Amino acid sequence: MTRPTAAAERLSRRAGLVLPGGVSSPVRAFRAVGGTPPALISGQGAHVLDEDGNDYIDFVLAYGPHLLGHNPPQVVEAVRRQLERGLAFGATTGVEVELAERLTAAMPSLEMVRFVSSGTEATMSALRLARAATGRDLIVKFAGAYHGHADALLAEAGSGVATLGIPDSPGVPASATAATVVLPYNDAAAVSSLFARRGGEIAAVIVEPVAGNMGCVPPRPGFLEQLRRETSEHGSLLVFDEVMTGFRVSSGGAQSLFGVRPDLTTLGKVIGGGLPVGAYGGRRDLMQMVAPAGPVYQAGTLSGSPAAMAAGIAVLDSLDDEVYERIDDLGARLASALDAAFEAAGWQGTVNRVGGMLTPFIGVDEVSDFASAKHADTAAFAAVHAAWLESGVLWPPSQFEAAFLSTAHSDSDIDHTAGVFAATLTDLSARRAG
Ligand code: KE4
Repeated sequence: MTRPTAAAERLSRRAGLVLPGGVSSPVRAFRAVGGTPPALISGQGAHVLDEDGNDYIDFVLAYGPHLLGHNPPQVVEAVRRQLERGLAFGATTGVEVELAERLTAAMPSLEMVRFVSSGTEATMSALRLARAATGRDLIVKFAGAYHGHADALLAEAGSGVATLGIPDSPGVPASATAATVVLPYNDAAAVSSLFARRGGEIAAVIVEPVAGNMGCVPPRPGFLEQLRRETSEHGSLLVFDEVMTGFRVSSGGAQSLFGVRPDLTTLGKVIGGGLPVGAYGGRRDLMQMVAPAGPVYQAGTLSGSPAAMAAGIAVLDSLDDEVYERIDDLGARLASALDAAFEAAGWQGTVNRVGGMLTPFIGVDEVSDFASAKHADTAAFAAVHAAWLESGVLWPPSQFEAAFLSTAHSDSDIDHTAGVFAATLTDLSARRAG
C-alpha cells in the first residue's frame, strides 16, 4: 500500500509556479532521489506529519538544528514569551548578550562573537575578517565541503551543489574563486605541499572539522592538528566551520572533541533552535576588527533576532552530558544496525558517524573524501530513500548529506529504519540479479 501523496503533489505544483524548483533551498526538491517531497505541516519530537496525514520518523531535523527533536516544550515556551515582547528592535537586547555569553563560555576559542542570520553570512564574514587581518587574499577550502553559497566558496562545494551535480554555479565570476584553492579533504600531503609553495599568500583555511556536506566524513587522525600547525607556522588563520557540528557533536563542538583551537569559528543551526541564525567569532584581537569596533564592515537588519536568541538559550540550557550520551548511543545503535544490514544483504557499504550525525555510503568500503564519496551507488541510495519514505522514515534526500539524531528518537525508530534499509538492499540485489 503506497502512502497518499495527493496534497503533496498539489502543493508541489503550486510551489513550482512561484518558487524556483518549488523550494526555498535546492536539496529539498528531492531531485537526487526522485518522488514528490512530503508537504510537511508539523513536527513533534522525532516525528513530522505531512498534509496527506503521513507520519515520518525524521532524520533530517531541518538539516541539523533540532538536537532535542521538534518543538521541545522549553524552547517553544521561551520563543512564545519572547514573541509577546516583540519581534525585532534593531537594537542590542538582553537575550542576544545572554546567548553570546553562553557561546563564549562553551567554546574557549570564542572570545567574542557576532550574530548574523545564516551560516552563509557567518562564513562569508569570517573570511572577509581573515583577509583583512592577514592582508592576504588566498582562501583554502576542501572539495565536497559546503560553507554556504557566498561566491568565493562555491568551488567544488558539497551539499546541494554536489547533490545536483552542478560543476560550480553559473553567475560566480572567475575572479570570485580565483583566490580560492580547493584541496582534497583529509589529504595531509596536499596541505603540506600547498603551504610549502604558497603559505605566505594564504589568509585562511576554512574546514568542516567533521565534514557533513559530502555525507558525513570524519577527519583522519592528525588532519586537524596539521591544519593548526601549518596555519600557525605561516601566519594564516584557521577557521572551523561548525555551523553543522557546533553543539551537535559535543557541547563544545568539534574543536572540543578533537582538541584543536581555531582562530575563528562559524556557527548556526543548533544555536537558533530552528529559527534563522548564524554566528562567527573567535580571538578578541580579530573580532575587535569588526565594525563598528574596527574597520571590517558587516551588518544585518535582523542579526541577533530576539526570538532566535531566546530559542538558542533554551536549547543550550538543556544540553548536558546525558543529552550527548543519549544521542551518541542512538547514533552508535543506528550505525551498527546499518552496518549489519549491509552484511545481511550481502552489500558493500560503510557507515561514517560522529556522535549524532552519520551517513551510510552504499557500494563503497571506505569514504574519507569527496572523490571516494562520489563512488557511492546513488541509484541504490535513491531506492533506499524511496523505501524509507514509503515506510514512514524521512531521510535527507541525498547521498551527500548527513542524517541527524535527536534525544527524541527511540530505539524502535532506529530498529525500524535499519530493518527497511536491509530489506530494500536485499530486494535490490534480487532485482538487479533478475
Ligand atoms: P545556511 O546559509 O544554509 O544557514 O548555512 C550554510 C552552511 C555553512 N556551513 C555548513 C557546514 C553547512 O552545513 C551549511 C548548510 N548546511 C546545509 C545542509 N547540508 C543546509 C541545507 C540546505 O542547503 O538547505
